[in-house]
Amino acid sequence: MSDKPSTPPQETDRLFATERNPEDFRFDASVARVFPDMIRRSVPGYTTIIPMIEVITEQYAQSGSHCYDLGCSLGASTLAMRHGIGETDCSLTGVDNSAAMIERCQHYIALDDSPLPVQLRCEDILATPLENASVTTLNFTLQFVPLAERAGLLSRIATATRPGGVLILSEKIRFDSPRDQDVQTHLHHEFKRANGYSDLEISQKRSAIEQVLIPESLDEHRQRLLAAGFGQVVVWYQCFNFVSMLAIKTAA
Ligand code: GEK
Repeated sequence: MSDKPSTPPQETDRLFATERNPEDFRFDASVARVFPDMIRRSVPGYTTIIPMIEVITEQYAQSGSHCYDLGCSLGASTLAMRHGIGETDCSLTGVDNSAAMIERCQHYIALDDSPLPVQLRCEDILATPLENASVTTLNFTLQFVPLAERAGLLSRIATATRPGGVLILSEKIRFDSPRDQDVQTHLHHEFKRANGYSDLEISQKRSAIEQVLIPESLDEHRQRLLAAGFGQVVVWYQCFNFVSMLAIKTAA
């Protein structure tokens, strides 16, 4: 028998394919099992954003600093950061409060060929100590953090970030104009339909997730990032109602 770790079995996401009792969405073992398929078919742009996280990390990782992936799930964004850091003398930490995610993430990290060590922590990102950071990623995680906690978390990240360092923040967003909101929601649902989700799956997932995923507008994000201490906010990607921003800590 080989000592090489094997890929955890990956399944197609059929969690909402049959009629089920409404309950809030949770990142449990059943979600972790189908997660790569679920996020690829549900989040427009995800498969572009992941490799771009590597490109961005390559530009902003600073020697002797820490990099953090907050809400790392199975480590797709963590691995992109790991490859972006390359040979630089940086440390990399992935954090998720779902034990099922962290357990599987460990397998993916072990399978990857980069020599850079990755520390994985199973905890609430609100409790993660942050210091001397150059690149921090919140790739579709802040939207699950209670609204009242978001400003405090972003201030802690900004304070921990060195001048010239960045936060990569990807989020589902909402639009102030109801007409724009309708168009973007419709296009997002069509994206899901094109990826094989049925009307029942789309509507059941929507009901389950809307209590736990609270989107905010681009302007709310921008103003809060600036108030937190970032000097510049750049939207580097948008597809329908999914956006990724780069918040840059400029020199004081
Ligand atoms: C990727 N970044 O593949 N503390 C820790 N983890 C949390 C918290 C919290 N307070 N809230 C949510 N999570 C990944 C995708 S998924 C996005 C991120 C999605 C975790 C949660 O357990 C889940 O694994 C992750 O954040 C969000 O690039 O499913 O749309």
